[in-house]
This record gives sequence, C-alpha cells and structure tokens, in this order.
Amino acid sequence: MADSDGDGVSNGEEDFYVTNLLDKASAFRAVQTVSVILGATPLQRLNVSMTGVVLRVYRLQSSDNLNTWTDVETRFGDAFTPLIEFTAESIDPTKFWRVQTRY
Ligand SMILES: [Ca+2]
Repeated sequence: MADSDGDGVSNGEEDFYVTNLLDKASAFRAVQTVSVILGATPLQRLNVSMTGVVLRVYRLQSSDNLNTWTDVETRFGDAFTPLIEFTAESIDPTKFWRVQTRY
C-alpha cells in the first residue's frame, strides 16, 4: 500500500502495471473520451486507451446500474503492440464503463 514516489499510485499497483515506483512521472494512466453522435438514434461512443503490459488482461465492461457488469471486449498485453484501445457505443442515455485488469 506504500507510495514511495508520492504519485497517488501504490507500490503494489505500480508493480502490477510495471511502472517505476520511484518516479512520479511513471504511472498507469488511461485516456478516455466520450462523444455524443447525433442522428435518428443518438448514441454515445466511448474511446479508452492505455499502455498494456505483457501477462496482463484488460477487459472493457459496461453497466446500466453499477451492480451488474457485462464484458464488452477483452485484450491481452502484448510487448509488440503495447497500445490497448477500446471503442464501444451505446444508445442508452446513461451507461457506465470500466476497464478491469488482472493477471
Ligand atoms: Ca507510486
């Protein structure tokens, strides 16, 4: 639980994401955008990207209520193509998204 570099990310999380636990500039970060696409059936489009690490699994999930989560897409960390990008769309006016990571 310690945070040796004081960047707000625990040493355990830095170990999981293979970032430098002594460098504040080195931490796992995901970049996300949500766009509204107007049309006959308006929808929201999610884009989220992050740097993946070998032997880690990244799973995009969605929910309507924050209680029940549905798998949308699963990606595996790959040293040759480290960028992991998810794109998903929903016609629901309210949709929750998360990326679950694990070994
Ligand atoms: Ca840290």
